[in-house]
Amino acid sequence: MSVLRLVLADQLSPSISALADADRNHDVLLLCEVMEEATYVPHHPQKIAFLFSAMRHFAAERRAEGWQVRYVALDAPGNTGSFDGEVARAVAELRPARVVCTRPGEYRVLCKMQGWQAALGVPVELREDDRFLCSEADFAAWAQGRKQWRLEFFYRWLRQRHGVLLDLDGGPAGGQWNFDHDNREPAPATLAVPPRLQHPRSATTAAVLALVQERFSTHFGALEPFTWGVTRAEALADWQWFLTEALPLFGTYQDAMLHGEVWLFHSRVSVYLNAGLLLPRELVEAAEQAWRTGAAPLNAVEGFIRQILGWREYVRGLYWLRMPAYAELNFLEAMRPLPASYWGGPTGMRCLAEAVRHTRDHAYSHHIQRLMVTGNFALLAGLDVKEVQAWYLAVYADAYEWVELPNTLGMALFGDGGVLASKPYAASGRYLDRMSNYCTGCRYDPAAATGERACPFTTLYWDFLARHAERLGSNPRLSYAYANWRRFPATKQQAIRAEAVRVFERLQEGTL
Ligand code: FAD
Ligand code: DLZ
Ligand code: SF4
Repeated sequence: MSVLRLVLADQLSPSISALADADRNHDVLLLCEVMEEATYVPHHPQKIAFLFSAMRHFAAERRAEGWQVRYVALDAPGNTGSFDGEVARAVAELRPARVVCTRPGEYRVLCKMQGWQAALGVPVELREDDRFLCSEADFAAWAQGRKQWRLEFFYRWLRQRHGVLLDLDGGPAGGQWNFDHDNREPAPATLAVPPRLQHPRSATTAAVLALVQERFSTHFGALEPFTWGVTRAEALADWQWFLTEALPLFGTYQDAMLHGEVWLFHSRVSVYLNAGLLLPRELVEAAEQAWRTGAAPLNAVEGFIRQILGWREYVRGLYWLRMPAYAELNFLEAMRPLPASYWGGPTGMRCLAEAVRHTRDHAYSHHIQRLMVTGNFALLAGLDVKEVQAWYLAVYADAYEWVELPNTLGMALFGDGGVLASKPYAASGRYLDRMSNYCTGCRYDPAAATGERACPFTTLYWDFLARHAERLGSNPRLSYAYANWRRFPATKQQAIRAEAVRVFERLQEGTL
């Protein structure tokens, strides 16, 4: 009897554990496009198109290798519209001896899978997702007994475990674990940013784009320009482009923002990594090799590796260790409704408009825009954590809950009260002015906290500190900020707090 092997849209790796030990002549691979997954949040049309096209190409490649593939397209007759329904239908029709799956990237989907054995009456095996460099169990062991979980220590531990960027004596290459201080340059407006690689559009992608246009046109986001690669070969081509064209300057401009520049020197590999077209191990090895051969400097390579070997693994470990309770946290009791400006509504805040525009047009914005523009504003304004989480999950092509939730709730919103980060990433307009050229030409003045041209980020930054003094005032990493606030005369403090009330009124009216 055959084995039914399920491959989800974010499991498009031929080496995935669900396919290990498979018998190509008898076993059946199941891939399904289902309405429930495309709509449980209103995913960006480019995200849906990317996943459907990548799934269809993956299925075609496996068929060409001799696999038997059951591919259920979105509008295929009989498509039940859900994972539950499609696995049940396949089991009823194929009568497999068992079902084999790799554990999914979302707790919500794991709960479904855990119910299948009882519901379907066949053994269902859930295997570890071993594409990651740190297993759930190893993360739990690392975290156990530590009072605080900090990225820096986790990252050093993982580098030593995997022998990444180490000297012959086992110390960090270049004598430092971290080159962050070299990676905070603003980008000059005249900076030449190389144009990205273009991918030829296959007939499969064209068909998927038409389908998505027809079925998901009400979702926020533009379908064109669709610039994503949809096969492993195309993802590798993008990666090779990054290694030669962008990695050397990745570190230097990692935190920079420039009006009109969507990608700067970022890799945009998260979309490919998270879907399984690229594997983290191979990227870390290739990036290290780039440094060892002199193709890229150490600050860039260390900075890049820290994102993949450090942050990516860290947020995943934290997610699985803390779910499902983690999703319910709201340390700062943030409950203000998400404003229309996050969905493209008008705003005079030039930085926010730019981040949302990139998001709408590309299903992408880079890390500093996500953290310090849309995330920072949501933090300072106390936007509802669930609404903000759902927004991030919907609008980015790389978003799956295991990576989106800790980044949104923990990193951007401090909603977990300090599990992920030691202090909120709160910043005023002055930070944005230093790291971008957005403020030139903005209706607001980043230096002003009160008055006609008060920058909402600056007003709300001080108001945020004042509002949460009880919860955050004793955080040693905020002592400098609170000392500054306390130095303000009472009249200035009152004026800022009154300005904040006006900012919130205008936010609600849609005139901010
Ligand atoms: P680069 O800047 O080129 O970085 C290289 C790689 O490092 C990325 O591809 C990614 O795989 C990894 N990486 C970098 N930072 C992080 C991080 N904080 N957590 C995990 N991996 C990281 N990343 C996602 O993959 N999916 C998400 O849904 C997601 N949501 C986010 C939400 C918020 C509020 C914030 C602040 C960050 C979020 N991130 C998310 C992390 C980060 O912003 C993206 O990984 C990055 O912008 C992707 O673009 P890139 O591939 O060009 O990254
Ligand atoms: C995000 C997404 C979308 C839009 N569509 C599908 C789909 O049709 N089929 C599928 O297998 N997965 C899809 N996904 C990803 C899932 O919602 C979910 O994030 C992952 O399966 C978790 O591992
Ligand atoms: Fe953003 Fe304020 Fe600068 Fe305008 S002045 S771009 S709102 S930080």
